[in-house]
Amino acid sequence: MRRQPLLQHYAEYIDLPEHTRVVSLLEGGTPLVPMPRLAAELGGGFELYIKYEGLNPTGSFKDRGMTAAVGESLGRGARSVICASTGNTAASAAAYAARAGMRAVVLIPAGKVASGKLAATAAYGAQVLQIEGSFDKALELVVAISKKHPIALVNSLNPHRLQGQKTAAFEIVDQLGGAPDWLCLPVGNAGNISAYWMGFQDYGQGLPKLLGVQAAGAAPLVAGHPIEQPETLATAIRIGKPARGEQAMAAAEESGGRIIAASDDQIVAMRQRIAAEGLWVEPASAAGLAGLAQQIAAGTLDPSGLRIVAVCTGHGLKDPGSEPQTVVEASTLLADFNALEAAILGEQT
Ligand code: AN7
Repeated sequence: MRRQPLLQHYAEYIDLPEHTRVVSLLEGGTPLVPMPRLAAELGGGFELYIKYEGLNPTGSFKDRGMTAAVGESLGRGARSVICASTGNTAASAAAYAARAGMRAVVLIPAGKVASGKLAATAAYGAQVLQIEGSFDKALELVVAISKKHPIALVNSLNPHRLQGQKTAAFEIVDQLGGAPDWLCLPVGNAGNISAYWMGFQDYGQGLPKLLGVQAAGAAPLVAGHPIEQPETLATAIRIGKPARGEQAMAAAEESGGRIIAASDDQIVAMRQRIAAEGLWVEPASAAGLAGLAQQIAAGTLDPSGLRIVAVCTGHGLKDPGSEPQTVVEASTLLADFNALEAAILGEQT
């Protein structure tokens, strides 16, 4: 169990300005969960783990970076933070700004942010503004505002975010006793994959190959050019012009890995498969494993004898979607004990 702020725990590996203040909700320290049954189903003969980042204070990996970015901005005298977001960055910025006693402003693409993220962001007290258009347009706008006004930008263009987020690589090494052979993770704005690569390098205990996975309808790094109108039900990664795209491509290549695309169907199926193991993650979070499954099935990644870690970046509660309605047996408004008993015993009676 983590008893101190994440950045203090790994202080000797963290490069932040002297003025940075501690703004912590005791983030990080998330479990690395073995997935033997899923590994067997994907062909077997290898070790598979999920780094369950949904167990951070606001339910996503963003908290690792936000403790650094908000702490730095507070320390240099900023009173407000701003970000563009597909939802998780917004919730995290709002929570850490609240913790710091700062104002948070978030700009989101209208109608494209999952309900759990919006509810949390509002609850933490942020000002939530929306635009017609994609995340990419929102990011352009907040970058311009932060250049003109003393409002700290806390998107992953802010280098301090990556200093915090790279700690997830340290934890994986500590938990496994070394680096995995492959690290699979979703890619949106491409900050997280860049941060992981930095983290494994800084920790000096081995390097994984990186399998970055974009949603097929929002896969600019696979297409080789920006996507003007990205579309995917994994709204967290509905991003057409990743701010750290070049850095992510370089990292994947340097690692001996690659960045690929998974279809929405593959992502949704993997989300259900992960839930069948008792871990509920938001759709984007399943992309890394969906990509791994696809590559193994295609014979383009041989997992034999390897240790593979998939990062599940956000909690299922973020984006319940239509699942609650479909899961409840709509026809069963039970009248009495006998009806309940019959429903439970069902075919056996
Ligand atoms: C669950 O919140 O971009 O490649 O504005 O929420 O570092 O962008 C979220 C991204 C993966 C992709 N999984 O990470 C935002 C935002 C989840 C996410 C990503 C996001 P990056």
